[in-house]
Amino acid sequence: MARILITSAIPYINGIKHLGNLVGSQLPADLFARYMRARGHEVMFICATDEHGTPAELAAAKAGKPVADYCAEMHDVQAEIARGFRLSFDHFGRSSSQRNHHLTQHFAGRLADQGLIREVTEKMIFSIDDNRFLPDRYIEGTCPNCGYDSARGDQCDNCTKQLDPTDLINPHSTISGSTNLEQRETKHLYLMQRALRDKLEAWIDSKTDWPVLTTSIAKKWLNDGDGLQDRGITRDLHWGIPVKKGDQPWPGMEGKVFYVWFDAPIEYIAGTAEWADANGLDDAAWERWWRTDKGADDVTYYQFMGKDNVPFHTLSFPATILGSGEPWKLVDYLKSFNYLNYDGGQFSTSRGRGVFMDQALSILPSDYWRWWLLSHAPESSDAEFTWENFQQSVNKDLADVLGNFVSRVTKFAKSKLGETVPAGGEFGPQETALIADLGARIRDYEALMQAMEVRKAAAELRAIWVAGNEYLQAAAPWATIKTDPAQAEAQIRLGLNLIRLYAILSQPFIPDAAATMMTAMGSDDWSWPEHASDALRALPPGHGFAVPDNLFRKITDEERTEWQARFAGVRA
Ligand code: B3M
Ligand code: ZN
Repeated sequence: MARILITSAIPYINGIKHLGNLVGSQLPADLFARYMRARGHEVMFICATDEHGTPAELAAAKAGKPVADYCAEMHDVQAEIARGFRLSFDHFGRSSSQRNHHLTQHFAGRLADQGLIREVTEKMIFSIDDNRFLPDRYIEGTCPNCGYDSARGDQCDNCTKQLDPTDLINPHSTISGSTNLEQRETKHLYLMQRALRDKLEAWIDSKTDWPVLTTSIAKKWLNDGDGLQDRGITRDLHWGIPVKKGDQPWPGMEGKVFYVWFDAPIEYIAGTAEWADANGLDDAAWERWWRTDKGADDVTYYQFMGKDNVPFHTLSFPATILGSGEPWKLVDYLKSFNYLNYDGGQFSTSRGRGVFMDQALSILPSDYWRWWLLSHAPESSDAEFTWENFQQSVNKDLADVLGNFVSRVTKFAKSKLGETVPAGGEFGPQETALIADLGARIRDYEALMQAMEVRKAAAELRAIWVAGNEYLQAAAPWATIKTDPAQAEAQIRLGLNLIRLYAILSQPFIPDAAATMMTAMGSDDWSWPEHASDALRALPPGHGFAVPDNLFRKITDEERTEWQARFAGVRA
């Protein structure tokens, strides 16, 4: 049994995420966590809301609420939606927690002790009309790297380059739209990433098994221009973690807070401490996941995120960890995703274009979305959600293949043979061939799940469902029963056992349908099918089962057209 630590990029607090956000981090992380638990490993799966920085302040101002209240409310909203999507976090924390305050201040203090922080008096952009400094998202302009005209003060969404507000061409305030800006002096802390460049490069170079998408982004920013830049880790904002050196004041930094991207990844650690607190456990309980001197040396740590978050996780956060000089766990495998587009364009939070997580759950249960998103995960390239494709996948894979199999087997069994697993006959050549085929496919599925090849794993699972359907079609118990009733009983016995097997294998993708299948088979034995031939004999003759409700319904053409119009833009 291995120990597996999994974190998903933590979603910003400023609104409900769309399906593109979901498929790029939380959902594949959940898939992996569920699979690893199913294999009997000890899993710690942490996510949280990312509550600081300009996104939170701007959204709270728009909602007309104090930012702390806004964050508390939105955390609960996001937690509820996460439950709706069956995201199986061990803990869904908050980056504004006291745990994160302390850890963030601790890391800053350690970095200062190691000589890796310098204090810089610099000119920052000040808005005369707004009477305040404009860090990060308070300012937008044209990207000097790619020319995109809505680049933000901290990062260009188009080319992922990390920026400073003074880099922007033709900048304006996002609070007032004002271009009446000037540069004023202010003091900030800089993390001396350049001093850690060689260490970071050696570490990234050692990750030969990482996806190309991850390492190419990391290498690009490591070698960009004159190389890795030192980064400002403090801001002139009110909301955030107060700048302190450990638990000591930081002279000259009064009234300032840490930059959101400094504290957000530290929340992975703090979130695990929050988990321990929530469960009445002591510090040792979370430290054994994070401190290699306290038991975490046998932990394997996986991170999941969209590609725009990769620079922060391959450079900035590791610089914090490595620079601390303390034995904290670094990520072992970083799985990153391309973007999911929406129906001929991009998902847009600001324009309300596309399907948002709450809306998705209001029209169909989570399994439908989980299946489509994971089976179309944007891994090797960007992917696109279209309603036609969604309708087709749901109707074919879920309703026609899996749902239909379960319904045909159970209904036939009940009407012709009764409500227990039938005892007659033996498995013949057809059954033996199917079992051998499934045995090989299960090994293949395991390898793909282990490698986090999400789309390919979904394709293999679908193939496993199809194999059962094809068997049923060929074996045709409805015909066999007329000529050889004992053989029909063996066929149905295999079919019922297949439903239980499908529940186990499908659970990481479609947990609700899996639970329905398992319950209908009168079993609670989720043990992983190490041997297909044993797994397909697990439900013995005489074991009771029930006919479940229809697992999946089909999406009609009318619904498809209606939804397409409803989600075309401007969220109500
Ligand atoms: N909140 C960006 C995002 O939601 C950011 C991720 C933080 S991970 C530490 O895409
Ligand atoms: Zn750009």
